[in-house]
Amino acid sequence: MTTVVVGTAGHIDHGKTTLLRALTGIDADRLPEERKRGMTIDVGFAHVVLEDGTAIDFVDVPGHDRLVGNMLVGAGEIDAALLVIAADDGPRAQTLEHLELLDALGIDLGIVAITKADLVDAERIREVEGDVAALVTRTSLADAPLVVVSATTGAGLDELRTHLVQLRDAAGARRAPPPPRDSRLAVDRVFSIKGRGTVVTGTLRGGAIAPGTTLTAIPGGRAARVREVQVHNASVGEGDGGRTALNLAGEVAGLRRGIVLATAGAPVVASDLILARLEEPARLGPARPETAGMWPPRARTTARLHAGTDAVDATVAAPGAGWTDLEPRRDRRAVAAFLRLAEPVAVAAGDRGVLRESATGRVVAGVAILDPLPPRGIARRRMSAERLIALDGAVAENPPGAAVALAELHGAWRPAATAGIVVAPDVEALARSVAMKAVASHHAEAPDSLGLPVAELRRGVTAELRRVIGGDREGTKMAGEIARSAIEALADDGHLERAGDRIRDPGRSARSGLEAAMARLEKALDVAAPPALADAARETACRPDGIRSLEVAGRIVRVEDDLAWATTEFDRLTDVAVAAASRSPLTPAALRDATGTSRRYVMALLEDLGRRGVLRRTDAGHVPGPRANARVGAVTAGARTEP
Ligand SMILES: Nc1nc2c(ncn2[C@@H]2O[C@H](COP(=O)(O)OP(=O)(O)OP(=O)(O)O)[C@@H](O)[C@H]2O)c(=O)[nH]1
Ligand SMILES: [Mg+2]
Repeated sequence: MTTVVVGTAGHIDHGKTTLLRALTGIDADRLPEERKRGMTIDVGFAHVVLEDGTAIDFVDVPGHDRLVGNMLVGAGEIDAALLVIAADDGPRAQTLEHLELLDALGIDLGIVAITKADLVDAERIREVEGDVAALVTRTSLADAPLVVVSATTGAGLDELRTHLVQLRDAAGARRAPPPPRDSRLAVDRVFSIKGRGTVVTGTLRGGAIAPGTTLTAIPGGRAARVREVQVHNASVGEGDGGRTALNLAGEVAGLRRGIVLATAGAPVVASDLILARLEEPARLGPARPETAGMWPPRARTTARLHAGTDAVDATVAAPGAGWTDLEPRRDRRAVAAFLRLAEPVAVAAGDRGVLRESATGRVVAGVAILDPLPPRGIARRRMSAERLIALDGAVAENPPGAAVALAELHGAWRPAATAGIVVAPDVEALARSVAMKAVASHHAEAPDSLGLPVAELRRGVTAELRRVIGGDREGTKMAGEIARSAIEALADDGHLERAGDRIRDPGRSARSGLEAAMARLEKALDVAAPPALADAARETACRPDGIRSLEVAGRIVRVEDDLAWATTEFDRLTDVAVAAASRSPLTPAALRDATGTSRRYVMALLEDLGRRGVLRRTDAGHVPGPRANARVGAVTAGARTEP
């Protein structure tokens, strides 16, 4: 199990360092100045090895009101908090301030220790317990157990240890097994040791680090090689979490507190523009009129962003036209915001931080990184409320998987490593469906058209995309590119068909092509003396399957292999023949005169009508037959109405 790191918090002189010493035997005040003055100035460290061999690491922080920056360096990389309150003094200014900061950092695992119990009576303890509980319940540490201890007498320390073991288990259970090669260490100290060179310390996150590993310094990009890994002051084969010291070789110049050392696979990047979730702070202090109703912060508010072990000036901006509300936390509002940073910092999606006004100490907001490299420029228009809410949910649910969510939500606008742009799936789907619809409606409006001109289709799709991604110059260019590539992709995968400078639905164009040819043939045969069928078919470009379809549908009547009439014309000729035959037996010459055709047509017609029983042959000529009233068109029209 990865070692859990617990950070102290609390007002100056309330007994944080003394309590850690009682628990671990280690004095976290390591600087001579700290020992001389009996106060913590910078972050200090201690650890305790439990009976089962696992360890709990501690980061001790100063309580001094001027040293909140150092407190945040310590609190930036902890799993849980140990809030310390002196029983004689009760909650004081930095008790409240540290609690607000822990809340803003989203630290919801911890223990509240009321110490120096030896200095007060039971009634005072009950009073302080009540005051503390009332404060804590308004924060992320609402569920933290409360223990009463004395570092001097040792009272309550066993109970505190029991809670620490439970804390360790709770923190361990939360962590997903880290990907082996994704390791990062936010540097909190850099020093050199004679004969060994540069040593950095920090809390190791993610997978193990072993000697020989190459780490990249972020920001800066310099490469350092790990010479030696130390945990709890002893050299180890590999460090797999918790407080870790690394002896480094290589490009170690410029290493400082705040830099993150990361393996190549770690998702941490240097960025000076961050898309973040801002959370309304707890505000435990006395209500101040000047801070009332100041949420969300005004656009262009500047504050100090504390993230990891780094701190940088940040300017707040709303993405798009206004604030987008995200899932609230503890009944407090949360919004999406851009943070423009004075300098790049090392961040990853899911990282927590806090925005704080350095002049007043006011906590502006709790921060969760949603996208460490948000799209710039026109792409911001794509940050609809739905997208921001979905991204926030993905990051909250699964910080290590957030990179996937980012790619899905914002990937459209990142320049791809190779060429052109990577199109987000939803944008591509929109482009495709707009193109398909445009082609379909073109065919519906103009059934005989060879297809929609490609340029016209591209213009239509571009216009539709611009409504989604913005219509400025860059947006138009981008939309045009996406439209072009979507149409190309549709043609490549066979959803659409290119025909010269036109584009059409391949199924529909094939169907309508044949349909048109059939209609042309039907029309060519709709005369009393039609051309030979083979010639007519060639002339009208109607394939044999089209001729068959016309026959089956009853639209033409084929009386010989090479002779057919359109059904309407055939029925008209039948009417003429039956009418003439009713008056007197019909001779071929008489029918030829009545129809204005030639002997060839008349002989074929009479033979067919005789076969059908419409006419009956006698020696004198044809007379009406038993089915004199039957017409081909009437039969086929009736047949067509059947299901
Ligand atoms: N009687 C008594 N005194 C204590 C106890 N714990 C701490 N003290 C005393 O309180 C004073 C401050 O203790 P520290 O541990 O230095 O306090 P701190 O919270 O670390 O202070 P900063 O690091 O400056 O914020 C010291 O003189 C301690 O001896 C306790 O349980 N009982
Ligand atoms: Mg101290």
